[in-house]
Amino acid sequence: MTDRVETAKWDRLWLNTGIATMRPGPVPYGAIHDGAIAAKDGLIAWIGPRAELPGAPETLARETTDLGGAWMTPGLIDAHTHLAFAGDRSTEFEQRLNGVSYEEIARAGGGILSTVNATRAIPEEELTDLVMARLKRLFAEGVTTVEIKSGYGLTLEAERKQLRAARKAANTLPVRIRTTFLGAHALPPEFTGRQAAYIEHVASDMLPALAAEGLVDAVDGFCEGIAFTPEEIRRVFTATQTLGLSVKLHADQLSNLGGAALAASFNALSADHLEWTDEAGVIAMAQAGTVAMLLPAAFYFLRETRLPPIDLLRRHGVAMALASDANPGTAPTLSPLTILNMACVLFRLTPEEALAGFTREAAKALGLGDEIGTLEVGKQADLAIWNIAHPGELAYWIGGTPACLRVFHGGEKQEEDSGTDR
Ligand code: DI6
Ligand code: FE
Repeated sequence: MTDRVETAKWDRLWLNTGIATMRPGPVPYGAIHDGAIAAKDGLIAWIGPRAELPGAPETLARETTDLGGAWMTPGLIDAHTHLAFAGDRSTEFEQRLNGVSYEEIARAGGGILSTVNATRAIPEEELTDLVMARLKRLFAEGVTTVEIKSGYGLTLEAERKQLRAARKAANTLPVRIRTTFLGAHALPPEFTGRQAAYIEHVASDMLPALAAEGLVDAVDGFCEGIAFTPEEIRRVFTATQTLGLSVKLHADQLSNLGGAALAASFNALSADHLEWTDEAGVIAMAQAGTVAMLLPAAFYFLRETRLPPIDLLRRHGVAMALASDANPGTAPTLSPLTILNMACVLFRLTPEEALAGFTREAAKALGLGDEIGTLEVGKQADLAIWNIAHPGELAYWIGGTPACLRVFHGGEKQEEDSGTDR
């Protein structure tokens, strides 16, 4: 037995599982029925039908698990979140239900700025704890990679605190993280009436400093009537380019300012929201290879009525990713499964498109398409195992159900206290 353990070619082998590989092609979900998958050194070393395994399973890996027919998918990738915030905005939710609009609340100094005040006030350790708790909730629904944005600090110190809290929380948990600097999210009160000066501060002080500290994987902005103009975003993106970092953009969420085309002109990883994007914007994205990041929770929570141009995105071959947009103002959710359902019901994605959006296309939106997002040899062994009879079930139930049985990150099981082992 010991000999066999030492000479086994793989670290782990999972058997008796339906595998939604999410590889593109004619087979729905890239599915392998009665499959097997092996990991070595954190990477997928073998995948295919169990019948084609190159030997008796017990001889092949140090540890073999029979999954009893459960389904496996790539670990989910939440590629647009604002998890590093303090406080909540349930009072404003009530205001909105009493007839005040999101924009009116924002213009009256509430909205994003109320979260800025709460986030500035909290020590880094407490913010880290909040991020950790939220990450564990995402794990419970199969997530293995998360992007976290700043944007609720709006000073160098407070933005740094957010990015550090995000990194620290993720580095102590079994999750892959990307951090995004979102200094151009809202105008901080200290700069009232001096919007151009704030943008200059973001572009020439905050961004270079945070990038030099290694805290920035990408740079985002909010291009909107209640936030920043295309010219102001262009200033931030130009500074980003000189640092060799990628950009992404909150674009065309509440109005069409040409945000999608602006993002594409900087070869953005993704343009996000897109409810008001027109065909010219879609074409620009297609040409640049910019991913469309669809965020149905914000659409739902703001009771928007104008759908993103899904058919145009399909027709022009733009990859459609999905994410939670988890934030206290417009998407108070930590449930990827609810997002899958919303994407199908509200945006009319197919369940397969929705799952691809939270795996394969989300990986592209983070520039990680070669490493994660599909199950194939050489990619990271980031796996979620589900108590379902068909992958379409993931988008069918309205959140929370079905149970995610187990999650593996780089071939290693997430900790017992991650909430996934139920
Ligand atoms: N768009 C959004 O949906 C969030 N940020 C953004 O730029 C909202 C953030 C908030 O309201 O706190
Ligand atoms: Fe957002």
